[in-house]
Amino acid sequence: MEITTHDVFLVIDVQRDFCPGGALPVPSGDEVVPIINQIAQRFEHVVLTQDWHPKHHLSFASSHPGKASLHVVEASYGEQTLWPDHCVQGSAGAEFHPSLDIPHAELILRKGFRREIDSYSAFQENDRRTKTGLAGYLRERGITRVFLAGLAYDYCVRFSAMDTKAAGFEAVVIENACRAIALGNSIEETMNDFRRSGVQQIYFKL
Ligand code: VGL
Ligand code: ZN
Repeated sequence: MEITTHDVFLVIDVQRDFCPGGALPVPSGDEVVPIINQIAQRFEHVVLTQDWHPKHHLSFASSHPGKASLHVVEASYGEQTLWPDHCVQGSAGAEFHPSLDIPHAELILRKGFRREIDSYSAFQENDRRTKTGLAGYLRERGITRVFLAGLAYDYCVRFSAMDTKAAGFEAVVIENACRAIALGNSIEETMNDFRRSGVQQIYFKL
């Protein structure tokens, strides 16, 4: 696969809290770090996202007395899954994995910073209305194709890939550089979404 100056590598939420030992660990989440480091070297343009919640964020089960993690509540914008407190702004858990090594990354996009709205996608928040500005940034920079990898495959990678396509860019998910939370049928549903909407799925040979 030929990578050009019109491609960007969008690295989703490779943070301590999503790795083993963190607050919301994705099984084997840390395995993506060396793979992503290598892939990033092949790209001129790299953007990192960072889940970045205020204390008492609406997506935290602790903000809903009597409700446990993984329960679904009705937010103003519809269903919202509850999670353990994670990626709190300025906390150690919100830091990138210490072995993530992509010094040439051009932008760190923080998301989920509004207390009342969660944001799985790097492009728009879970209300499906509030934009992050990423589509405009990429378009102004002449980007036409977005390669995605990171954590978690079935949440933030999934929503970011779907919105990449919806925003008019080509979307390519690097399957071997993602790990999933795997709740119910979430992995199968993710793959079905990708197939239906023309999100490409590849294995990146290192
Ligand atoms: C994520 C759940 C809550 C993710 C972020 O990065 O996939 N999942 N916040
Ligand atoms: Zn989050």
